[in-house]
Amino acid sequence: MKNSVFRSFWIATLAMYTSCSQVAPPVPVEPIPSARQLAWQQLGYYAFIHFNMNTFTNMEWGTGGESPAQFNPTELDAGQWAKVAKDAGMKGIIITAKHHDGFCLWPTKTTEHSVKNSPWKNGRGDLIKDLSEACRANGLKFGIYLSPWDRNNAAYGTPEYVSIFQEQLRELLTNYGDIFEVWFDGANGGSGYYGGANETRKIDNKTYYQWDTAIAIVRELQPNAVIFSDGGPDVRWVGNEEGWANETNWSTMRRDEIYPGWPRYIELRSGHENGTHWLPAEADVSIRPGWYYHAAEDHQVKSLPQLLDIYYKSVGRNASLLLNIPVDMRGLIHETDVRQLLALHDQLQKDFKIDVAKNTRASATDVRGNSTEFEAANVNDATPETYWATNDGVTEATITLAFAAPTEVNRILLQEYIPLGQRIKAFIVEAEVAGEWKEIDRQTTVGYKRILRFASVKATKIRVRFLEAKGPLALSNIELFRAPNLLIPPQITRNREGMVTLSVPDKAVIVYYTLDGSKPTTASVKYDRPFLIQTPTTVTAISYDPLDSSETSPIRRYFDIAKTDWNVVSTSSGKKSDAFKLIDGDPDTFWATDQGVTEPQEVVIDLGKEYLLTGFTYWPIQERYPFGIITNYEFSVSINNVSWKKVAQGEFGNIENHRIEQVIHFMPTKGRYIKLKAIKVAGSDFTTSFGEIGVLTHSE
Ligand code: FUL
Repeated sequence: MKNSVFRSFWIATLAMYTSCSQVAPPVPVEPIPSARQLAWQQLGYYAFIHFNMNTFTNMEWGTGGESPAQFNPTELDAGQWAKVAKDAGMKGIIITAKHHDGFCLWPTKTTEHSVKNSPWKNGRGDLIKDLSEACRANGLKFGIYLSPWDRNNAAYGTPEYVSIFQEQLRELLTNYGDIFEVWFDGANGGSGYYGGANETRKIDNKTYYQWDTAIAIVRELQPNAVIFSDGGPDVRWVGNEEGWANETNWSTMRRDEIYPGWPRYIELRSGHENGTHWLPAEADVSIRPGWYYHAAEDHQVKSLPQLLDIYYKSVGRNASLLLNIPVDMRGLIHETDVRQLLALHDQLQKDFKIDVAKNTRASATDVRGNSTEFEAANVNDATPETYWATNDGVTEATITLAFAAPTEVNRILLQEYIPLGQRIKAFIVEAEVAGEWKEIDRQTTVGYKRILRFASVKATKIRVRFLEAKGPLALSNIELFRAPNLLIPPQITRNREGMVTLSVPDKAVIVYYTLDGSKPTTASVKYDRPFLIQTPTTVTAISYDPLDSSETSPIRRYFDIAKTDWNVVSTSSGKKSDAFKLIDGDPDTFWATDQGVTEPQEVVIDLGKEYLLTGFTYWPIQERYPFGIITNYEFSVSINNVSWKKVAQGEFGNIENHRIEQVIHFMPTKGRYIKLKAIKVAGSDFTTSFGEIGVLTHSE
């Protein structure tokens, strides 16, 4: 076997010839990445920050008619943002320098609609400067989002605005040091304030913004910056705002087919195998439902399992992850978001702590059983610049990693040597367990990085069989890990019939529970299937990791009577056949009355039999764009659905901002029917929505 090939990541594609002691590198499979794309590719995970006028108007898309006076953060600290991003393991920050409403976070010369006319720092602030400096001080890259659509600018729709847009781009790319990414949004045209015109202005997505000129400006002023848009030219949108790529994900696309607002955007999720340009995907998603901060979403910050899933389905599927953090009205990243970002980082550190592939002996054979000229050991030498390749014309091969002793693994990380292009089309991962080979996974593309999660196996060998590729294989890296079991408290839910489910994301974790309020131990009941709870009961549960005998603190949930025999008997308006959604045990589903109703709305529920009632509960709607939340209520009880007794009335304090379950107690009252009436709702009429209604009963 000849010596291994060592190629600098940067010059690999240029250096086609090598010294006589080395093997000639495989011919690139076009298209291949540019130097700026290669540098960007290695960042992997970085932050988006949506913070601008919308933060103060509680909007997602401002109209453009806002006043700079409304932009007034009280404790703004760009240093906190940068520190959080760094502590979270992120490599950079991209900020909404200007969103669709046109407000500029820097004192631009192009418009009066900017921080210079705001109360923040008495108009002397420059947030782009502050953040660029904070990023530099923390070793983070800095990027800008500049919305082409500008709902404030009077000239929008004319060539004059395009010059203004270009000038804004010049300012941002000239005055704030190195920019690693310029983010152009696809949203365009439509209604706006436009300097007071308040009208709809249509533009041609493909031609109006003169993209060639905008790109030339970026190239001239920041030659190392990548440009993001639906179709690049350097980085593409992943085709959803949920933070995932398809399992099959090519970094190549037929780029000339794409333009802003491309209707076939679904194809962005998997790229084009026969793509003409290198155009890797970036997956953007917010840690909350909205891109901007809304106090009403404080309880909807994504959980650790959700964030982990996003990471594995973006970074683990050959995309980069752009995770959005909505900075709040103070000008700080909210405490809950900080906690979750650090929790994700902590878990990722644990998942990828020890690469056990380093301790294996690597060997490779091609489809004919011959060993390959390139050293297989280049894949587990922890050096991304070295790679293993098959000989010319060979696209099928197997690489085997042999442990000295049986070793547990549940993650494999694969990387193609992308300076030479993306090649792999199909592969199988197998493990040798107790002398027998078993299939672990069967997948398609690899690209810059592919991570597979699987149930832990105690293997003597792991092998990857590459079945199909666009050219000879070129693999720079294989890593193997035994990620710890994901130990988080179980989620406790109950359906309408009273079946209780205790769910944990990791099957290797065991759940123990009690029904008498006591703290569960490993001697308590072990959860193995849903169980029935029809009468008032507190479920207390822990998650337990058999691997190291660690456990979570107990989590409790109280359930009153089950809703099996409940029925919605009447509603003041709305589609009654759907009304079961307000008693289905799931606050994430909702039911609403007719839109535009002008009278207070109510629902009447038959509980099936008489109870001694002591309270009721109301979950407001959990939708991203909530409506019809009850702020003032009246609650009545009846034995016969004829004569009613009002048992409670009042206000659900701060419910719009804090959309959690409301629990109201009242004097014990006998009844079989309950009525919840909305005396006041959030909104301009009486349209009323219900996430879930429940009762509290007196338990003997
Ligand atoms: C979208 C925009 O319209 C949203 O407001 C947000 O900025 C998101 C990242 O991109 O297209």
